Amino acid sequence: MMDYFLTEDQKAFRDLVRQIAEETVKPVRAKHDREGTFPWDVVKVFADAGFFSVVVPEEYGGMGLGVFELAIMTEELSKVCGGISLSVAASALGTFPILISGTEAQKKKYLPKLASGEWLAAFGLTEPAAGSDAGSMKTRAERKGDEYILNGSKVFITNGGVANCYTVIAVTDPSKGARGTSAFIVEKDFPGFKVGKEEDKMGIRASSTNEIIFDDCHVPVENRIGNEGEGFLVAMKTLDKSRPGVAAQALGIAQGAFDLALDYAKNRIQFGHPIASLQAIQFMLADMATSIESARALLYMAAKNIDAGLKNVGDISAMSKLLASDVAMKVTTDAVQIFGGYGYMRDYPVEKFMRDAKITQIYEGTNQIQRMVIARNIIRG
Ligand code: COS
Repeated sequence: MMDYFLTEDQKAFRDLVRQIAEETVKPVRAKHDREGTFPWDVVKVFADAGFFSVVVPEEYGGMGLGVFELAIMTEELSKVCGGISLSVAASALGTFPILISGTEAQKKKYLPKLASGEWLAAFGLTEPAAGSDAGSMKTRAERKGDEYILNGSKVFITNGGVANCYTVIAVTDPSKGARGTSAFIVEKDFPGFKVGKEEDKMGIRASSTNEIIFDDCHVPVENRIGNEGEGFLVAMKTLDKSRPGVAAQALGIAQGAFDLALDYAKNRIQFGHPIASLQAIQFMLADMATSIESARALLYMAAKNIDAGLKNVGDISAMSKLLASDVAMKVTTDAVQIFGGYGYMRDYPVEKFMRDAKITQIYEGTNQIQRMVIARNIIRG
């Protein structure tokens, strides 16, 4: 692996995450995957280790670190389980809108609870008929005095059903399209908030994915994030910061599957020798290692640029997600191939990596949307 010249603090943090992933996540990943259950026991350990506080500023009880450290943590956790890692990554996604556009009062009220892991967050943008075309959302927020009344639903919400608060985008002025949307912090105990259908998924099965429903849901005006009409912008700025997190998840999944395949190739004897001595396998390993390192290099540099405050990071953020997720799908598929028949069996962990990888090409914007975002940015200049 290439040296990325991490600071001593970054190395110590990475090693701590690696140790917790090995000791706490690995023993339970197969069970949560099989049963589709949320890993509350592990989340408690993550909270105690400060994993929910990475991007929260120190004044609100966080570590005050950046997208780079969030990526390192997500990569390490995803090397062991791409589903369990999402409990932290999705809470960061739900926290970003507050960090980006929240008022001082909102930050004081919500960030300390989210940083400590006492509360989990989630992000609500997608609707049944508004996926890639996020601007066509229908969930309505009507102002009535000092409250907004929300009606509608959001689907495929990661941490849905387990989060205590949701940052939600809803329409405040239907005549203005995406420019008529606003962002809100909705607590799970607000009247009219309900959790709907829990999804039964192909992969990331230790992650909770639910519909959330607003049925005359009362949200105080002081819980609006940013001005009326800024909801879509808050969402886009959030995705600019969170897509490297998906890249990190994909990268971890790819690395985890590669490590298993390499180990297997060195130990599996066929034709009297380890299969790693066969050029057919060697070339696969070489291609896998090269694509993983490319994805890591792009992700780390993208994250560093975002943390350095570079403007217009939509393209580099999308590039990191696009490359790493395509790499994850290819590498995990090849890892299963190297394991042969054993790779297809649930007794071995490698098929889970392949199932977990697929979602990274789909969520936080399909890879077709990432290409659209990149193309628009490079053409506009
Ligand atoms: N930062 C700041 N502003 C942005 C922005 C960004 N990254 N991306 C878009 N905007 C602004 C545009 O500049 C535009 O502003 P004006 O109205 O002033 O011109 C406005 O937002 C609308 O943008 P655009 O015209 O590009 O909207 P479109 O509906 O054509 O498409 C895409 C926007 C496709 C990029 C958006 O809908 C998208 O990201 N879709 C995927 C959603 C997604 O990732 N869902 C995953 C689930 S959430 S985990």
